[in-house]
Amino acid sequence: MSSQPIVFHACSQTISADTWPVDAVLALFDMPFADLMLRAQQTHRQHFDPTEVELATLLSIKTGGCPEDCGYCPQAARYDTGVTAQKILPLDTVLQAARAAQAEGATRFCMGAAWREPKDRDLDNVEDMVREVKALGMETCVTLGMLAEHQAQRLKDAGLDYYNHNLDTAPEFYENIISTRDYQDRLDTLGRVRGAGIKVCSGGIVGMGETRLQRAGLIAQLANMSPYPESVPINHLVQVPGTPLYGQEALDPLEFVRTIAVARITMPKARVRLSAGRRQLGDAVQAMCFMAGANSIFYGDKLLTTGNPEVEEDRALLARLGLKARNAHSDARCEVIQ
Ligand code: SAM
Ligand code: DTB
Ligand code: SF4
Repeated sequence: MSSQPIVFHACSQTISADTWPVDAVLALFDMPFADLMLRAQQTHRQHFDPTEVELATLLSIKTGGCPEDCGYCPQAARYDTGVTAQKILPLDTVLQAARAAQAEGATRFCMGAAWREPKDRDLDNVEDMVREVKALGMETCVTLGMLAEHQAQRLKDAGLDYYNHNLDTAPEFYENIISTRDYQDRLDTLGRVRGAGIKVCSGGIVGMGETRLQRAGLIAQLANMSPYPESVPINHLVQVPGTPLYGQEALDPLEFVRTIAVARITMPKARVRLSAGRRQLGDAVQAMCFMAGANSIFYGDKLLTTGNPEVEEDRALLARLGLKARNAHSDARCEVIQ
């Protein structure tokens, strides 16, 4: 448990940059499971309707052929993963997918591109996508790699709501996973996103062979951002044949649930997304993740290049758990962190 005082003022909690030293985060991970779950659920209920889950649909707008070497990623050109590279999608294809997602009940539409960083001319297309998807009444999120300051500003001016850029793992473990850009590059991009007034979506991946201490290190990095991200995707590694991390020893599913709980406790007002890897987790583990404070999922039968549960399967799971989709116009009580 944190030795630092944490002051709760309903939805106006103030979190200082040094609230969560890594050992305090590790102490949360080390709690008896039931105590950790109780604390996470109590925190969750202070800030959110516990029966509400956000549905976010992903679309890969530019697939494969990426020059980076992220060890988990099927879209890196250097790994033979069977992913077919595809140039940027035309606007009408993107809009068709967004309308279909909206008709299924999604309120957020996330567009991902396999770029190290976008070129300025790429942004002309992305700006149009953001404007038009937003005009449908959906929240917009894009993930395009590293951004320069003027590019973040262009996206803000186009009306972008969220920019996704993950820290992926703890600083100490990072070099085991990626060598073509460093941790500071990621922090710099997040600073530019924040500086442009775009909401931050940042999280990471667990199950890559990191230790519990390193999982705590990732959560501490995120929680100590000032302010912490509005949206925190916690991905379970999807092992893809051909990537260096394929064959990695499987993570104990309860450790994944613990990671969600610790994210909820340390970032109480963030939307914590149970992200990649749900197909492998099964219904019971997903149910525990919701109890641990996850309140967003990727919804639709595909992530970027890998599979996700079918829409009907997710609807049935939410119904079995008495959970409902967040309404497009419901005012999330505490979503904007300032
Ligand atoms: N190229 C951009 C970048 O890296 O920032 C945007 C797209 S990239 C695919 C977005 C995120 O997807 C990565 O940062 C990583 O966290 C997640 N991701 C990619 N492959 C994954 C996998 N096999 N399992 C889990 N998460 C994965
Ligand atoms: C995030 O944190 N997870 C999503 C989204 N942000 C872009 C991506 C998951 C990708 C899983 C592997 C794939 O489908 O290619
Ligand atoms: Fe490229 Fe992004 Fe995949 Fe890394 S995670 S290889 S930057 S698409």
